[in-house]
Amino acid sequence: MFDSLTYQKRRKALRDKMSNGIILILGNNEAPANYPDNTYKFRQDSSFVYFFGHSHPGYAGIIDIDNGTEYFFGNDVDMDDIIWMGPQPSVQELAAQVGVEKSFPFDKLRDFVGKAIAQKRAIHFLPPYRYDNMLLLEELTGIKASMTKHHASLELIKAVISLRAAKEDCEIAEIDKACNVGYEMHTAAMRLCKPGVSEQYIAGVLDGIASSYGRMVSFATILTQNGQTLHNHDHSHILQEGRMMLTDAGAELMNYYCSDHTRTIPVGGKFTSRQRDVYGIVLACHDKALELARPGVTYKSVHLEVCKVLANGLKELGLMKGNVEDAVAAGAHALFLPHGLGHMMGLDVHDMEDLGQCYVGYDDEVQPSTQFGLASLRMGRRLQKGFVITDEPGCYFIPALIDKWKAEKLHTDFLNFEAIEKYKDFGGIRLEDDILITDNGSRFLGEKHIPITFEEVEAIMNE
Ligand SMILES: [Mn+2]
Repeated sequence: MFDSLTYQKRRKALRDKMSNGIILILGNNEAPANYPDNTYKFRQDSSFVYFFGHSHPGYAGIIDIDNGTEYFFGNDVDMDDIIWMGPQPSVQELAAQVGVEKSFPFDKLRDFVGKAIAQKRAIHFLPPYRYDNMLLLEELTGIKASMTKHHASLELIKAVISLRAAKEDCEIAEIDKACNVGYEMHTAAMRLCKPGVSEQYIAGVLDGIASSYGRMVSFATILTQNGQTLHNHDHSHILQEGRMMLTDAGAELMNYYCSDHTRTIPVGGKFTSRQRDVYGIVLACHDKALELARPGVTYKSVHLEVCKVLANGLKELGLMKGNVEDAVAAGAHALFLPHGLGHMMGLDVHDMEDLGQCYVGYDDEVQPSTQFGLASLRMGRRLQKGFVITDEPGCYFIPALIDKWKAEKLHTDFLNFEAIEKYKDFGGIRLEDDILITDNGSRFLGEKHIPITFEEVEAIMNE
């Protein structure tokens, strides 16, 4: 946790952005895995952590916009809890630690919200994504549980995003630490990546590293020699010489700050010439994004410039043809890159995705596209100092997609299907780093940069 003043300042800033009524921020609860007392690892709601600091289940916070009073709701432990869980601080102490004066037992929340509704005051809440909180909101507001997300406050959503988007110095220091854990994870994967080793074994080692330094992995690890499947959580294969292992994995610290990196490396430790060709293009894309990312430019424009680097490289390889600008404008390159260049990162690996991607990554100026590929860009808006975003271009050979486009004769002016056919057994490459937008450019997060050049990767794999 940060000092109490950090949370007080954030809540004050939030209140200043809002018109009137009360702000209700719900924490998360334990989630049973296979019976009520056997729960998944607890994960607090990120906005609750941001404004109220605490990462235990069963809390809610209220900010009265009109008079500035703040409330912390939660239940004190009883003797039974102390016997099983040990002594715990009182809710009043917890509230005081984050600068909140008033605390109440959790069931008082119902009276509090009920009274505000009776007074016809606005109740601002964020879109719930857990079913128990949808049910709680139904109890509190009378809105049908399944409809609660549609009644979330857009004013609150936008105010929270405007605060959480640009990271404070104390947050950047934490993300740097999370990226240091990411370095440990990815370099371990590089050392273990040998023919005959199972994907599951390496993925399990990464889980262990993440939890030994912090809380857990920041999302379910993608580790596969079938990198052409973008979010491949299947770890059932044994690594084979000649394939590339794609590892997209990150760490989450005890305070929830995240990392998210991807490396794709040759099983056995030596790039083939075909792998070098494609890898070199993706690396040039990755470096292009870092070169262009700075305050004031839209990430959509960076994405499109990166796509041109990709199309140009694939043209030199003979897989694409024609005018590169026209090819990218038409979306032909999306056969190889059907996803976006990156997303925001912070307390969530896809930061604030629960609040709505169209508000996090887009605004009135930059609107989401419907074009295949570009439509999957999570972050399109103008960059600002303090934004933490991922730079993650890729190049994939997805046999089913190639067959479909070929059969439909899509973009035949720009795609050389005869040559592309020969790459259907290639797999896919993605390279991802986390970057901070600085005063006049950007920098990698984390103290050490995970090996990425041919020389660096081959050196660590053959240590
Ligand atoms: Mn990512």
